[in-house]
Amino acid sequence: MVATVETASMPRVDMDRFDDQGYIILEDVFDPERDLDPVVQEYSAVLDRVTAQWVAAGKIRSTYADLPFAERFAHVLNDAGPEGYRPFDIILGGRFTAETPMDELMHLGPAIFNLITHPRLVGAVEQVVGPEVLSNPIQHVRIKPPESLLTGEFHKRNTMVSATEWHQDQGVATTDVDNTEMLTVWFPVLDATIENGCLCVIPESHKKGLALHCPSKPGETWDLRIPEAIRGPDTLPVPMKRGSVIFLHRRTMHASLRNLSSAVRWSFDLRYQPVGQPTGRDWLPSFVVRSRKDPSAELHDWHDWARLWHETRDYLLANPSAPKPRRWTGTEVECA
Ligand SMILES: O=C(O)CCC(=O)C(=O)O
Ligand SMILES: [Fe+2]
Repeated sequence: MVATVETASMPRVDMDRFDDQGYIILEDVFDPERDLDPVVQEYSAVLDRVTAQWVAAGKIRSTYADLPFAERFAHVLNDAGPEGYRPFDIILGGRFTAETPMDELMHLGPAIFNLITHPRLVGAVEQVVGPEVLSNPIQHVRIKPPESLLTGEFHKRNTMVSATEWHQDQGVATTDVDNTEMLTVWFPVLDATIENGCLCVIPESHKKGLALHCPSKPGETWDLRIPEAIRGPDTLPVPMKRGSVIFLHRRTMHASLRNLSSAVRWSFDLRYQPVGQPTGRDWLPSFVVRSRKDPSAELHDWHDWARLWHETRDYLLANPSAPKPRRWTGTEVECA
């Protein structure tokens, strides 16, 4: 049989390796110029828009338009305070009122939708998740300025802009999704290096079940973490070139390093799962990215995707969701 263009160029996932190691790196999934540069452009437009709005509202001192991206973004976050990251992330969270416009609550744009639904990415995800694939709404962009430029203490607690402590994604999710076969997909927008804060993993750590996570105590600048006594000292930094992607099993222990460089450390983390399993955020929109059974169920227009999030905003204004109980109490001896 002659391979079609699609199957000939589709990244192949070595499932034996993924099952054994708990992670796998796929190179050249995205074309940096075609897929990632538009994301950078989309975000510069967001930054221009948000800074103009916030200068007018007296929330920040300047648009900082003459500064390079990393410095500009850091100044904006420092001036704007803990809420400053919100218009950039790709998920709805926290409290808001009807007065807050959607474009101050999250970012929705065609370049992002292109990443989430990218045929080469989804083709690889399908090899792990199966033929019916749902985009789980737990998704983030992490745009981390050089640590030295962030002045507010609150930034240290925010893993969107600072380093991330050791965890398993199942451990930070709620117990209702323990059986959901959720796949974490992480990729850099710009090269991720040891100096700028790449991801780190512990190979084979997914084989030992769900590990204890300890919540922080007052004054500590992190939220949840697996103590070193449990995870062990052998960790593996995974520097990655733009265009490549890493898949993580939901029990693979991972963290990210601090950004000690002078440039921005920029990544996305998306999640996919089989259709029909709970997402952990029932009130947020999930959608079908691949259905072999019913291809017409797939979402292909970014406007439809944006509409789902707009409807969710309206729904949440009318039906504020109660927080789910936390899994970890911190009372175990290992957390002392
Ligand atoms: O990029 C990071 O700092 C952490 C990412 C992470 O924990 C995830 O993608 O699940
Ligand atoms: Fe994670």
